[in-house]
Amino acid sequence: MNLQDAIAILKMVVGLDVNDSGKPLSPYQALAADFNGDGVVSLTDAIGVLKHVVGLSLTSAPPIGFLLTNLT
Ligand SMILES: [Ca+2]
Repeated sequence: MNLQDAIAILKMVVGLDVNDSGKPLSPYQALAADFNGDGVVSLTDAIGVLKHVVGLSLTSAPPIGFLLTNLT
């Protein structure tokens, strides 16, 4: 998973072509894009990938308040 994956998922969410060649989305791509495994490709999946890319927890991110108070 990298930033390109997150961008690809965002493209799926808004309905843009993910493959540069204009090829249709493969079943594998759709499966891989469902990052949290809830059966739907949504913004939540893109956010999950982005969190993974920047090194945040895959499963449970701390509340925003925790993040803000611990950024030094
Ligand atoms: Ca999902």
